Amino acid sequence: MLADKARIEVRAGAGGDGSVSFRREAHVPKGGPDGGDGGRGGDVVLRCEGNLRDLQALKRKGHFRATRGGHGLGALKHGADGDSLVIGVPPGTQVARWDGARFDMVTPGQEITLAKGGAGGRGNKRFAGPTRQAPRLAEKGLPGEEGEAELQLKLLADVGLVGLPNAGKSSLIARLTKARPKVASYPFTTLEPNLGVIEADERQLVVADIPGLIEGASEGLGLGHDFLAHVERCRVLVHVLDLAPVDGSDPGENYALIEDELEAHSPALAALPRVLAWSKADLVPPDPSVETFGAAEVVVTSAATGAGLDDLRRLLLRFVPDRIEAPPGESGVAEFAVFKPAAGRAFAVERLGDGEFRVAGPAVERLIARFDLENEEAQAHVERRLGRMGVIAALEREGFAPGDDVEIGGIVFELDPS
Ligand SMILES: Nc1nc2c(ncn2[C@@H]2O[C@H](COP(=O)(O)OP(=O)(O)OP(=O)(O)O)[C@@H](O)[C@H]2O)c(=O)[nH]1
Ligand SMILES: [Mg+2]
Repeated sequence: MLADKARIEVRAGAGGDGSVSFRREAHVPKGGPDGGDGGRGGDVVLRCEGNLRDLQALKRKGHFRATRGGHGLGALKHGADGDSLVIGVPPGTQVARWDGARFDMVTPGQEITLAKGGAGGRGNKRFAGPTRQAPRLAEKGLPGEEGEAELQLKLLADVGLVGLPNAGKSSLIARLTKARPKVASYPFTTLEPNLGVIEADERQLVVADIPGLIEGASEGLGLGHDFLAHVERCRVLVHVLDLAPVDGSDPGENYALIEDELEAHSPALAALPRVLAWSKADLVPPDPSVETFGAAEVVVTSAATGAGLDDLRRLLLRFVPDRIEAPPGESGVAEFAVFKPAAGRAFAVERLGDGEFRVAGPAVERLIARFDLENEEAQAHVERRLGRMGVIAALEREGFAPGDDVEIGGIVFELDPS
C-alpha cells in the first residue's frame, strides 16, 4: 500500500553546557578561568530524495532525535557539535510543522531544517572581565526544538487520469506508458495510484492513474477521495469516459458526476485544463459526432485497438510544454519556509498572589534556562540581566518587592536584586 501520509515526532539535540574551570599549572597558584563552551545540538533536517517513492519508512519509525552537543571542558576545550539527523522524503512531500510553517519538498537535494538544535552554553572564560577575574558561572546549553510534523505526499505528475470505476483508466495508462497496472472487468480494480511515463524526444511526461471516483468521493466515499490530492498538482486532467458502460448508465450523467466531485474536492483541481478521452471505442459503431460536454479537447480512444492513442499523446505533450521542474505554486503552501524573526525581548508580567509573580516571554525564559540559579554568581548575573531587560522595573510596577517569588519558564526563585 502506498504510504502517502505520516506523522513524525522530532527533537533536535540540546546544546552542551559551558564549563566552569580554572587553569592549574605547577608553580602558578591561581590560574585564570579556562572553561570551554558547549557544542551546538544537532538539527533535524528533511531532505528531498529522488529515489524515494513513499513515506513508508517514516510511518514505521515515527520518532527522530538528533544528538546533543558535547559539554565544554577545562583548558578551553569546546564541546563537539551534535550530528544533524537527516530524514529522506520523496519529491512531492508537503510538510506541516507544529508551529504552522509549511514546506514543499519538490526538488531532489532540497533540504529544510525542521527542528533547530539548541545553542551551546558559554564557558566561564567568556564571563571573565576586569571586574570579574574568576567567574564561577557558565551557561547551560539550550534545548533543541521539538514537536510533531505532518507529512503528506502529493505525487508530482503532469497528467492525471480521472473517471468512474471501470472506465478504462488503467488500460489507457498501460497503453500510453510502460506502467503495468492491474486491469479487470470490475469496479475498484485500482486501489492505489499508478505512475507511468510518456517518453517523447528528450521529454518525459509523468501520468498518474488513480482509483475510480464515485458520487460522494469528495466527501470520502469510495477510494478516490484520498487520491484526489495526488492529482492536484497535475497540469492537465484526462477525464476518461466509457462510450459503452456495461451498466447501461448515461455517459452525460457520468461525465457530470465526476466533474461535480472534482469541483467539490477543490475549485483549483476543477480549474485544471481538461481532455475528454472517450474510451472503449472498439465496442461501439464509429460515430464522428461525439459529445464534447464543453471539454477543451476531445479524443476517442480504444485501449484494445490503440485507436486515438497517438492523438492523445500528442495532445498531452502540447498541454505540458516543457519538462516539469517544479509544480505550479499552490496557495497556502510556502515553497520555502519563512522563518519568523526572533520573537524579541517582549515579556509579560503577571501577579499571581501576594508576593508571587510570573514573567513570560521567549528571551527571559531563555535566560533562565541558561543558568543554574543555585549558583550565587549565576543568580546575580541573571538578576543584572533582568534589570537591564526592564523586567525588574515592570515587576515593581505590579507591586513586586525584593525577596518576592518569581516564576519564569516553570522555575520559581526568590528574586532579591541588589
Ligand atoms: N473492449 C474494450 N475493453 C476495455 C477497453 N479499455 C478497458 N476495457 C475493459 O474495461 C474494464 C475496466 O478497465 P480498467 O482499465 O481496469 O478500468 P479502470 O478505469 O482502471 O477501473 P478502476 O481501476 O476500477 O477505476 C476491463 O475489463 C478492461 O479490459 C477498451 O478500449 N476496449
Ligand atoms: Mg484502474
